[in-house]
Amino acid sequence: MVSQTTDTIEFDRVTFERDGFLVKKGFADLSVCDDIMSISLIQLNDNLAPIEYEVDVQYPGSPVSKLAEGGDTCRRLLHAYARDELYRQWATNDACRSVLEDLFRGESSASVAEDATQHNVLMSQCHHNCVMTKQPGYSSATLWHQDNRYWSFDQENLISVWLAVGDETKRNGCLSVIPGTHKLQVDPGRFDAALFLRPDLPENKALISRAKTVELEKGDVLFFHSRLFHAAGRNLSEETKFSLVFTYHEAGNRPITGTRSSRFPSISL
Ligand SMILES: O=C(O)CCC(=O)C(=O)O
Repeated sequence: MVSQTTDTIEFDRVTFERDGFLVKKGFADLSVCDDIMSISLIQLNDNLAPIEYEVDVQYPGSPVSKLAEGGDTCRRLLHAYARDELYRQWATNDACRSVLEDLFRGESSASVAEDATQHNVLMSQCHHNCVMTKQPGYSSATLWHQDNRYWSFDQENLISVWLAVGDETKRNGCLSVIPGTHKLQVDPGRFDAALFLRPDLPENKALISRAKTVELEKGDVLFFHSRLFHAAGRNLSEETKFSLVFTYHEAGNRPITGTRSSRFPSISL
């Protein structure tokens, strides 16, 4: 994994604070990606639970029912952290922790208590914590949303780490983001019932026109803020696209008791 210089750290922090996301090229060793790909293929082929199926989300392009053609298409292998030591090693690796510490520091956790341990980085087992398995044929498109929409923490200040296990392109359904939208306040009327941006509204069309496609090569890592608007297309290639995704928060930013965000304990890095 790539080591950081002081200049790189400052550049990354400024970029992330401005855009709400950061791409670190060639951040993971290709051999690590190969190993993650191998174990993910086995788990996908074995249909190893727990799984979120495309039919469960009913996004554009999803099969209409379990019995319809493609009804058994897996969208994510859930609870990646509990699945295999390889996933655990990636989720807790020192290089990721170091970048996350810098990015959280830049995100000014001023409202978090002064006690330094409150800035320790933890991995949430409740959100993402999955291998995305975007498959040809029956994968869906994900409309514009912020991940914070269903998450309940003291602050909307979490960072997800998206590892491209293989290349991610427009054709196989890579992510797009709208830079800077982690700082935007958006009126509730601009969302639909499922908290996606309503594409029919002129103000949303203007926002979406600023979107950037985030194509990644195998081993690249995308760090993105939980308030950043993002979306993704369907996989129009012939091969499954695998991405390993974990979400992190500072110790002082606690999940709210009794919500989905507090169902499982966070993991200290
Ligand atoms: O790959 C996709 O379809 C998008 C996934 C995503 O945005 C999410 O899980 O929050």
